[in-house]
Amino acid sequence: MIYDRASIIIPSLNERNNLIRLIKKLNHESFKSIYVIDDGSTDGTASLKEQFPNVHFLFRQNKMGLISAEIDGMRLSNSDYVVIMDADLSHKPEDIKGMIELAVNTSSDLVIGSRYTENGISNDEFIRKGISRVANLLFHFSFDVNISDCTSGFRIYSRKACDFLSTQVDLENSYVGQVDILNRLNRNGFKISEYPVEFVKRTEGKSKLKMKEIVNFFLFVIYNKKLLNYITGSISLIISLIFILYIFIILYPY
Ligand SMILES: Nc1nc2c(ncn2[C@@H]2O[C@H](COP(=O)(O)OP(=O)(O)O)[C@@H](O)[C@H]2O)c(=O)[nH]1
Ligand SMILES: [Mg+2]
Repeated sequence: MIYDRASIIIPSLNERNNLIRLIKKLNHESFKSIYVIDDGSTDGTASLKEQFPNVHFLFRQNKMGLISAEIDGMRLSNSDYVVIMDADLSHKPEDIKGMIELAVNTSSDLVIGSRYTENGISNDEFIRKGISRVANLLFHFSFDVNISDCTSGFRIYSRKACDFLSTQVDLENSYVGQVDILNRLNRNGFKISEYPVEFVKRTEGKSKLKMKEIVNFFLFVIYNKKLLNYITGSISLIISLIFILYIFIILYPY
């Protein structure tokens, strides 16, 4: 059974009710290895440990960050593949089978559950869709990674990729870490593929994506050399054109 080769890692922060529904669905799909990495939730998430004895819970005291939760999950599990998914039911368990099959059949080290590849769907709020689209556009200006959905948190990593990421000490730790990881894997020759998924808008609880994270994302891509070069190149071009025009006007005033 292909599911036996994968562990599910769910980072969680105040997602108790969502987790109950998600774990029931995952149990129904017969996943055996499920890890919840929780960062000091105050909504009673800890009591789920008794309700779901088959699930491994790691309770960290404070908010230590999304990416660090994912990496802790990778370290705790020892399966061939690791599935990372949100707790809020935005990522459909039914898509996991196809994603694992793609990883196995194409020997991919990362399969991204993609909203923007052909047949992918995003049912997110209008404003969040816009932010996500702009973020992807900027990412493509800045990095040479041919992936349509670089910010998706629905991913499958091979054990090789997990081992590599576990040794990366200076990874970005919040949402921007998703693109940092993508870029590092790409630079180091890991194979990356995309699988079309349907992203479902969360119906319960709140998104933890804050304005600060969005600003961090833009700073991360803007500080990347390629985009910076592009911006400074464009500014120099505009200044040169103005200068040429100015000289032209001086030489030929009429
Ligand atoms: N452990 C942990 N989980 C987090 C943290 N920040 C967000 N999450 C979880 O990561 C997943 C994605 O966060 P979410 O708020 O849904 O992000 P969005 O889908 O971009 O709005 C959810 O399951 C969150 O509960 C964090 O700092 N630590
Ligand atoms: Mg979400």
